[in-house]
Parts: sequence; C-alpha cells; structure tokens
Amino acid sequence: MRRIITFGTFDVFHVGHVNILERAYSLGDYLIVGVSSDNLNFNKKKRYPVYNQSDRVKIISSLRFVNEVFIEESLEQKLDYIRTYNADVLVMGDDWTGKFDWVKTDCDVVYLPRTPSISTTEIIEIVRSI
Ligand code: C2G
Repeated sequence: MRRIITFGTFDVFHVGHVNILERAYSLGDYLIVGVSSDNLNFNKKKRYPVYNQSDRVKIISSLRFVNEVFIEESLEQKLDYIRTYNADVLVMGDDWTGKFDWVKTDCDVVYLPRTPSISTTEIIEIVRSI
C-alpha cells in the first residue's frame, strides 16, 4: 500500500484544489492531507484565510479521494509529518518545485503541474470587483 501525503491551505476551495488532490490520490492507495492552520497562514501572509481551519478541514475531509486529514502547524515540520503518517510519497504543486527536495531522505517527492488560470487570490479579486 502506497501512502501519499500533501499539504495546502485550500482556502476558498476551487477546482484547482480538487484536481491536485484527485491526481495525488491516483499516485497511490491512501491520501493524507495536511491543512495549514490559521496561525501558520497569518504568520506567512499577514492575513487569515477567508475560511477558518475547521471549515477547511471539514471540506477536505468530505472528499471521496481523501482518507485522512490533519492540521499542519508549521512548514518546517514536513519531515515529522511524513514520518508520523508513514508517507511514501510527498506530492506538492509545481509552484513548490525543489522546495521540499530535502525530505527525499525519507520519501519520494513529486511536484504536479498546477491547474492554470485559477487561484484563491484571483477569486477574491474577482468577487471584490463585482
Ligand atoms: N493548486 C493547484 N492549482 C491551482 C491552485 C492550487 O494545483 N490553480 C495546488 C497548489 O499547488 C497546492 C494545493 O493546490 O499544492 C493547495 O494550494 P494552496 O491552498 O495555495 O496551498 P499552499 O499555500 O501552496 O500550501 O506546506 C504548504 C502549505 O500548507 C501551503
């Protein structure tokens, strides 16, 4: 059994998120998703996500190709999470290419192409301008 792990904020959930999670699952048999905490986002971007972490976890948990969900408290703990969840493969979008190669000691790392022309930031801008 091949266990896949991936991470993200998944704020204002959209089809780009569905695509990466669906493709991540298709690389193995069991998909574990680390949803970044509200505080992690605030520290990184100086704003809180539109959807709070419990709502984001609820949305991700409801997907049929997601088997397990946890809150990612820190970007630096990738390796601890990979070990805790016994992951064989780390999947990230290609906006992160090269950034997590340091965990290759413990698992495979695959960067998948992002879905073009959609992002949370863009959706927020569109809704703002309506
Ligand atoms: N994504 C995608 N296509 C898009 C938008 C996003 O494939 N059009 C992917 C991203 O590459 C990422 C995942 O969806 O793999 C989640 O994206 P974000 O919510 O933006 O998460 P991010 O801020 O990249 O993750 O440890 C990583 C952190 O949790 C932050």
